[in-house]
Parts: sequence; structure tokens; C-alpha cells
Amino acid sequence: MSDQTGNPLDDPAADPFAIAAQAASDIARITGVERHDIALTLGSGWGAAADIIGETTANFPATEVTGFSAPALEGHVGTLRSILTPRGKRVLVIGARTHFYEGHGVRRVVHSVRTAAATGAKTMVLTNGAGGIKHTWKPGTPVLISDHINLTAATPLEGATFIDLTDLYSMRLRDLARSIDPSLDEGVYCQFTGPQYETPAEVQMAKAIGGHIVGMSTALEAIAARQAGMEILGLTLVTNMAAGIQTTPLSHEEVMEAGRLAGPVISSLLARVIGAL
Ligand code: 8IG
Repeated sequence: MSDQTGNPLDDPAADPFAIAAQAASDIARITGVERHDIALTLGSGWGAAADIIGETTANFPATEVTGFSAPALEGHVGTLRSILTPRGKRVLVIGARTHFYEGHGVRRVVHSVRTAAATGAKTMVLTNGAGGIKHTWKPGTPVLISDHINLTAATPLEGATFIDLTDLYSMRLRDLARSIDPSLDEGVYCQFTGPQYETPAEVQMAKAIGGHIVGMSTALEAIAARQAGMEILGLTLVTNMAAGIQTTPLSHEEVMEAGRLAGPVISSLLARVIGAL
């Protein structure tokens, strides 16, 4: 049974993996594709990449799939796509991220990842837009995620589920991405809860504990992807210098604009990486 929101994940007694399996069968029915090989979550700034990865064979609202919620934010497209790459791989493109700050709980945040795993995907590519702490990263710089620090005080794991997170962001896939763009830098992603951006003091804390990127997604999703046995590639578009690193205030418009400007470059990067997987 679902509660009045109509989302079955909101029933505490429900099994989130059974709901993900149902979602995967919805996707197979809608797309006519029995199994996907790769899943790709598109974050802020990465949206245009889907168009050049391959041939879109299905494009549909995420809300047609069990457990998915309507998009909360401009710049986050609430659609799912099935793409066939030139080399014959099936890519499930998730343009419908649910953020932790929406307050629907971690099960909903990681549902797309669990669904991707249930469709058969062995590789999870997580992209996001975020703030950069390194001064050398100007807005519009893509960087690889090398590791994360989860500052949400939440986890997608339930009960005594001990999961190893060594090499969470696969060295093999980072090397593969660097073979396509040797200039790619990498850094540690700190997931804050949001939705407010950090204070300058919080950015200094993130820096002091070993962080290089501040954002509001990805870490919880990566944990769920690892639990599901997937190999993970994390890519950040630095859309802004983190608060206090630059002297002017952060604005959502600035973030969207940096995404627009960097769009063509990072889209071709992402398409080439996906093509090489
Ligand atoms: I786009 O500076 C984007 N998302 N936490 N901080 C956090 N999230 C972000 C930022 C940022 N920029």
C-alpha cells in the first residue's frame, strides 16, 4: 500500500528492491528493451549529452515508472530515455534525480539507481553540477570524482548492511575517462544536504577534511550503486566556485549559465566516455 502521496516507496513496510524490480519491468515494457548495460544520471549542466550518445529509442516521463517522483527543479528534466550507442550498448538515461533536500527520504533519492541496477546495468555514471574549492577550477570545468565525504548524516543502507567503499569511484573508469581527456582533474566530493549553499566557513571545513567539491547529490546514490554491485563513474561540472572561494554571492542563474556555456564541451566528453565503456 502507498500513502496519500501515491508513491509506494513512502510505505515503510515496502521492500525498495521489489519496487525497483517493478520499475525495471515498467522500463522494459515501455522501451521494449529487456536489459540495459549502462545507466547515466544527468545532473545540472549535463542535459545536452544525451542527444549525442546515440540513437534515442524511447523517451518518456519518469512518472510512468513505479516509484519515480515528479521533478522538483528547473534544469532537472523529469524524463527517462533509452539510448542505443553506435557500438550497440543500451544506455538508460535518468534525467529525473530526486534530491535529499526534497525531504522524501533516502529510498526515493536512490530509487533511480536501484532501478538502473534492476534493468541489468553494470555501470552507473553519476553526473552533477557542484561548487569547486580548488582555485584552478573555473566555472565550466569538468572534474572526475575520486572519492566522497557523505555529510548528510543519512545512508541508503538499512540495518546492519556493511558495504566496502574502497575504490567506490572506480579507478579503472577514471583512467578510461582520462584516456579520453588527459586534462581531467579529480577531487573528493562532499555531499551536503542543501538546499542552501554552504557558508564560507562550511566550505573551509570541507577543504580542511579533504574535500574539493561541494554538492547536494551523488554520494548517497553512489553508495546504493555499490550496494547493487555496479561500477561507478562520477563526473562533476564545476558550475561555480564554492562560497567564499569566489567573492561574489552564488546565484542559481550563474549556475545555470555556466552549465549552458560548458554544455557542448562536456556533452562531447561524456558521449566519448560512454562510447568507450
Ligand atoms: I550547481 O556551490 C551547485 N550545486 N552544495 N554547493 C552545493 N551544491 C551546489 C553548488 C555549491 N553549486
